Amino acid sequence: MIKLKPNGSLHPWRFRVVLGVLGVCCAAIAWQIVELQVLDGGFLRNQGDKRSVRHVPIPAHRGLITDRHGEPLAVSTPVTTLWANPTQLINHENRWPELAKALGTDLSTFSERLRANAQREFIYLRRHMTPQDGEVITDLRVPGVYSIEEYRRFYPAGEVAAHLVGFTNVDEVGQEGLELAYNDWLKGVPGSRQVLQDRRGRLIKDVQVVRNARPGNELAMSIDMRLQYVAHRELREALNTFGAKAGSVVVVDVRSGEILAMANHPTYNPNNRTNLRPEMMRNRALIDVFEPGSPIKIFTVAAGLMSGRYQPNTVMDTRPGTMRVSTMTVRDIRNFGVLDVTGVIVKSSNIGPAKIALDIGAEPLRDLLQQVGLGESTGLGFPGESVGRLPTHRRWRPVETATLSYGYGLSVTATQLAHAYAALANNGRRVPLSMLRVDQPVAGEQVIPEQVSQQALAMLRATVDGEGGTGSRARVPGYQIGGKTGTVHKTLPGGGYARDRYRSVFAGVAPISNPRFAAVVVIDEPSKGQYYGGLVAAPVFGQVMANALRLLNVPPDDMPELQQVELPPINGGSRG
Ligand code: 59J
Repeated sequence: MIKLKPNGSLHPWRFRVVLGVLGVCCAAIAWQIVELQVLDGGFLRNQGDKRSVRHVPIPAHRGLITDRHGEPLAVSTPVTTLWANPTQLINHENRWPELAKALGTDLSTFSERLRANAQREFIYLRRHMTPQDGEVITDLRVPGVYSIEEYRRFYPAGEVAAHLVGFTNVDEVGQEGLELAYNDWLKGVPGSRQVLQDRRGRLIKDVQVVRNARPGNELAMSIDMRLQYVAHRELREALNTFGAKAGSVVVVDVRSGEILAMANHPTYNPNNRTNLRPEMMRNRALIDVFEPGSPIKIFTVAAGLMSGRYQPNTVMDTRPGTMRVSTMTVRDIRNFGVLDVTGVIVKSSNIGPAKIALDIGAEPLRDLLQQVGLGESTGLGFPGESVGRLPTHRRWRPVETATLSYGYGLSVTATQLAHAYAALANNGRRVPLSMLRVDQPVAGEQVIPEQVSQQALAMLRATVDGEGGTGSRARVPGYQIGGKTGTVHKTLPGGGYARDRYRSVFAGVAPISNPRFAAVVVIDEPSKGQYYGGLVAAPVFGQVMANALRLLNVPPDDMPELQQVELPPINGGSRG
């Protein structure tokens, strides 16, 4: 047992010192608490709120879309977006009138909107203003009004290239056309910077750029805008003249497979998309499928020539202008009598091709149609593009064979038809289509023997340039033009054909001696007077081709021999 000191206390003075020190510490802490929480509290809270580190995105520039010559078709321009923090702005009612006025809204609408959103910390005041207009408002320095720098897409060619280029949404994400198809290529990667901001989002200090914005890539289209304008204008005029509902024009460079023009009506202005109706947005040349009718006949004839059983001058009897094929009657527009194979194309007989197909069988014809790209994807990767349909039968019945031979029972897009004519024109070599500029020569695949393609082109030329040909309105002075008209009864949704609704078609190539272009014109439901392809679609083809040949400096191949001019004798010259 420990013995305690008599007074029972262990060093009493030391204990008091410890107690005293502890007391002073507690008092100091308590004072500090009072000072921070009570005396300086308001000031410090304020300072803390004023500074916070944030990451702010740096907008990335979306890539430019241009035509083949660098003409801009989709451009990202810097714009200013204004927003407000209503919880602040609500306290500055005296500034509302000038703000509303600068924004171009009336004060009552503006106040109403602010009051309705009084609890929120973010509302847009105006998106995508020109930087100058935005500055006018930020210069007012109204508390609670802020700006963001953004980019906005602008489409200089407007409705002329709308279906091709497509458009983005307000956040610059591709929604239609090439803007959608090539979104990943075009879009940039936003950067990021670290900033010190106050509670109201005001910048105090730019700390550092964490990541630079990476701009998107450029896209050069195959389109030649000069030609695109011509196609757009000629199509619009034909639609007005003939009171038609819709139409398309496609022009292809037969050597490179590049699409030089693709126009559709109706169209829309991509810069102002209020009141957009779905029918205005269709890129019909790639989306709408139809029974092509007569332009198919040249492939039936080519299959006949390839079989070795027909020559261009082989005689065919189309009398009496109707032909019974089991349950169906094939009709020509009139009795053409005895024609050679060229005459079958020139007059657009239905009986001629039907006889060829029934003779050689449907398979070689169907194979050829597939070889030139019908019923197959074009590989363009365009959003919503149609593949069309080529019939496949285990056993072909005569009716199916006959209808296929003159262009029924299959469906194609205008672009596929232009592709097929391009293969015919390119010495029988099929080249893949492209909506982007092609800078290297393309090999292509021989799908029609060269000699057969030459013979077929001569028939197409006779249809346009020959006496009494159905395509005479497609002529272009100075050039040999070839092509095929088509007038097709439109199909009814429930099956069968509409008695009085037509589609007028023209498919052709130029110049025949050394083809450069293939083009297709489709006009849907002409309603004023004429509806034959030869009268409605062929003139559009002629105008578009004339411009294509001139704009791309293609030398004329149909100039009359220069006349030897007899010069008058010089005075005083020798006389007999
Ligand atoms: C025609 C058809 C419909 C489908 C006939 C057009 C058929 C047919 C069933 C009569 C108008 C018309 C499968 S005609 O394109 O033959 O373009 O310059 O729609 O024949 O059997 O009043 N074209 N058109 N036929 N069907 N079925 C000719 C021809 C063609 C022309 C004119 C006159 C038809 C020369 C179309 C043109 O080549």
